[in-house]
Amino acid sequence: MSVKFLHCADLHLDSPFDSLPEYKASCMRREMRELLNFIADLANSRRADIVFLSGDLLDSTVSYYETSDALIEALERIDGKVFISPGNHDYFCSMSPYAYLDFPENVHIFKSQTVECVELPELGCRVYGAAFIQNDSASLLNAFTAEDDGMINLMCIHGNVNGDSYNRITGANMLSSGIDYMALGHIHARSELSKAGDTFFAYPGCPQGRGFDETGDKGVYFGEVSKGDVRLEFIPTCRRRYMEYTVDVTDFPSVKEAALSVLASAASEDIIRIVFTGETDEEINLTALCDELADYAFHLVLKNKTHHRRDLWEGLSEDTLKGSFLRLMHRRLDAAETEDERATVMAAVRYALAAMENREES
Ligand SMILES: [Mn+2]
Repeated sequence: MSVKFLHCADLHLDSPFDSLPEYKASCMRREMRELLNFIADLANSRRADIVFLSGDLLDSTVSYYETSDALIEALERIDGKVFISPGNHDYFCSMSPYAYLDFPENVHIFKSQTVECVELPELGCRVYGAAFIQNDSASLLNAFTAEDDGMINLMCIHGNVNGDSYNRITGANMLSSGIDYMALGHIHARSELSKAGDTFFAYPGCPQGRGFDETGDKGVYFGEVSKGDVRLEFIPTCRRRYMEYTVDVTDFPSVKEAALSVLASAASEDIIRIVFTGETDEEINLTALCDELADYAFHLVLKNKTHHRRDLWEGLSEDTLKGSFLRLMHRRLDAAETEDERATVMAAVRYALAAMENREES
């Protein structure tokens, strides 16, 4: 007997996206509501018996009217059972949508700090869970142990494995839990499938990145669990990725060309940050450049960390270590026979000067 599930966490619906202009932020919020439909379709097409929403489904304890509507609509369409464990952002309280919305019958919301159990005999499993009821919680598991009678024991919970005050889950909690698969939320970077004792656990990460600290593909886990075995498959769900690139402008004819070396092959629906490094004698106007390149990304952020190019040989006649180093390298440059050799010498001079300057500064 095995159970198929979709494991999602940390959608943070209605996030402000306040680093984006308002029209792009509201577009992102709309797309995240659409992500609920995508997840519903995914659950149905994969014939998931259960969908775990392991906390921070909402970014706060209130939600936009449109979001409540989209949530109920998407949940209604899901063929399997849905479990929601409120987290530290969307903790259960009387003003929460979890308290006043009319959820469909296939949805169970954990509302108490005490671990609660829902039996699903038709699936040969039971699902345990608990809720945050304020924005932090020392530990929800305490001395919890699941029943041991051969049924598959699952848990949907928001918490921090070996972490801090956001429902700290220790190795000892895992070992004594008797849970076969713990569907966790809270950590936004996806974890691989892990195991403590007989308990498997994983974080799917957030299904859509919300900043440059959440870069790359984001998604959910589709899984199958039986007694003693769990398989997980990562499925990307993010409509847009946050991507960051560092580009050394030194060997490009212009800073724009340097940017294009990345943007030409980047995905135009992504949110892209390019950090320019290296040396240039160009006066960089980031605002103008950003406008010029705007079509290459949904949103483009440029950062200038370049140094102004100057005459590398200006210390050539100095009676210092730097002077004698430069004279040596100048002779090597004269002796170089190919363009490649000359480029290597010039790179060595640049690196050495940078290193010498750092020493002087420290
Ligand atoms: Mn959280």
